Amino acid sequence: LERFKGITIAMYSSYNEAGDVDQKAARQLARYYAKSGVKGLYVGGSSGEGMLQSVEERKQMLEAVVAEVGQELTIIAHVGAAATRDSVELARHAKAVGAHAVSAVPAIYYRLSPQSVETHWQEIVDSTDLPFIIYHIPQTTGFQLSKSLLVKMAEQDKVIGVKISAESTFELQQFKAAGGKDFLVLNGPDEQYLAGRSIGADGGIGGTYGVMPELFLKIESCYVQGQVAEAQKWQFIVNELIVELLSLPSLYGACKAILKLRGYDTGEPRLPLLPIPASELKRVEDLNQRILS
Ligand code: HMN
Repeated sequence: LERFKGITIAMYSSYNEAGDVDQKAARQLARYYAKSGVKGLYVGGSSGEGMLQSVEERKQMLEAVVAEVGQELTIIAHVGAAATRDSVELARHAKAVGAHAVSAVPAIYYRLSPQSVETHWQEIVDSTDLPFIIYHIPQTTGFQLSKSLLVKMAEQDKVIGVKISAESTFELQQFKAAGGKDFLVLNGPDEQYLAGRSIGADGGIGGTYGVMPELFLKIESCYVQGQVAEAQKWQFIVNELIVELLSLPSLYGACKAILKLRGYDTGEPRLPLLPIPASELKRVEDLNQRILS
């Protein structure tokens, strides 16, 4: 389980000028992250726009990442989708290409009962022998994961943890306690990395890590060494940067624009996620400088 702890970047997808998946650019970005010192990459999640891609495109993104850094980093494939059969197909593909775990949100769009979500997740879990990480993000899926469903899922050896993007650190702590020994809890809101870690998270998976991996690694290493004041100082610095990122027209667009300034052109986010207009590029450049300084 060690390999899933610490800092895992929720990776952005790479597109070419035409807006199609660009495997070469994805490999370059994955290489950049491998050099940064993070533990792993989460592919095709919220930041990775998995929900905006076809099943085929999602496979292409994952294949590129695993081929480039699959031997060095822990690769978690997000396989959540609207239809269970798409998720199962993606999970089998993830296994076939060599990802280390799969993860999924509840099936999206329909208002689903807990039984329905359980069936959805179970089909994914049963489709391969890979470890499974539940992805709890009620603000986008509308599904409130109960402690009882969490416990039921966590009883299986293959279900190794939950990534919690809900903002309640109390819920995080409760899920950690309910999951029992050896059940991982991974922090979602990057603004609360240290808070999540302090209350029981084993690490985190986040999108903004992708533009400042070094800063999150600093928070993590300070925390592990018991230097809480120092960790807090870095978290506060990170949070001012996140405030700036969130004030731009789209968070993912802003992060992609920053990566482009560093020589990693991943294209624009897919609509309906907005690109950053030229009029905002100066702000993006200033922000990039602030992060690098
Ligand atoms: C992912 O699946 O891409 C992310 O790991 C999800 C993650 O929790 C992000 N949440 C959303 O994008 C909704 C955060 O990294 C978030 O971007 C960050 O905390 C800024 O608010």
